[in-house]
Amino acid sequence: MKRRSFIRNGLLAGTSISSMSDNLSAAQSAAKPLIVSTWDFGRFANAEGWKVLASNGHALDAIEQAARVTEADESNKTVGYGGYPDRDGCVTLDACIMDEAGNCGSVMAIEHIKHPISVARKIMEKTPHIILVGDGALQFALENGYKKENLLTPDSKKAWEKWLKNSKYEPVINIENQLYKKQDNSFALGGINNHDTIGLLALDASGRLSGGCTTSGMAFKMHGRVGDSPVIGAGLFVDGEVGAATATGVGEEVIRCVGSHSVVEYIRIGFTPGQACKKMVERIAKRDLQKAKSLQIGFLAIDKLGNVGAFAMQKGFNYSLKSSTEEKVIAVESYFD
Ligand code: SD4
Repeated sequence: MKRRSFIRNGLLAGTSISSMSDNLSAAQSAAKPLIVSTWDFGRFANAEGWKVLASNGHALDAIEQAARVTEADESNKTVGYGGYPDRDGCVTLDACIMDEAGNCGSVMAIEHIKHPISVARKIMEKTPHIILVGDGALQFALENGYKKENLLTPDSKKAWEKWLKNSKYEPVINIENQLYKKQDNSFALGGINNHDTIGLLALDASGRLSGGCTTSGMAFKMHGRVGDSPVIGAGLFVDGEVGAATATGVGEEVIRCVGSHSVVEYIRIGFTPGQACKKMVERIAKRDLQKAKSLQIGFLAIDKLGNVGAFAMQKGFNYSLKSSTEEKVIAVESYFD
């Protein structure tokens, strides 16, 4: 068993996992503070963010600290260090961060910097801008004390070299970890993991919301391609008065509908976070049902009271939640079975 699957299965064995049916209209609710993040491996990130939240820290700090855990995890092939490179063999990273007051920062297609989430935060706090890309982002990061590193691990290089043999630019978009129920009713993970972006949302003890999203994007993408993850409104949106949302999956489709912003707008008009995520997925499916059948998109949302919900196009999506009373991985309902 690969190290990562081993860690995941081991963790999941001791984790309470709720069924798919209890997380949509009856939103997962938890007393503040709490932190949620996409996918089961978000547990590791949540644990670090929780340290900040449990000591009455700001949700924004919790998000940054949590995201850095995943960025540093070389076994995660689509975030930070160890992420799969683009088709030219370059690891290019995207990230953004946003607080309850609409302050935000974003970094796109940055190379050689292990923690794009922190660079995004620096852009937010130290510049009059919101987005820096490519070489300019790298220059800014180096000026601010970040180290230039090789992010292409031997494992990811090997995967890229294998891909090069056919060089087909066809990202596999619906292969992911499936959370399935075993005969003894416990849960396990199987399948190959192709998308692993982490989107995180936190509500701190003072009721402040923040969010972050960080990724190396689609494996073997075109050089310079940027997905939804660092696009404020698409991969992430936070409105401190209403709620916050983040997305994972095929970024192009999330950008097209400004997905996370739209989810927050549904919450604004009265939908629960789970219903809001479902409405967005349905909208995407309705626009092009044929296309929707072969792509995965997952939304995760929280309202300002700490109600949480999610919905995905395909089964297999899950998210991790940590509060003072709960720590679990939650399987998400999907449009297609
Ligand atoms: C992207 N949305 O770059 C990201 C990829 C992703 O899980 O979420 N993978 O399009």
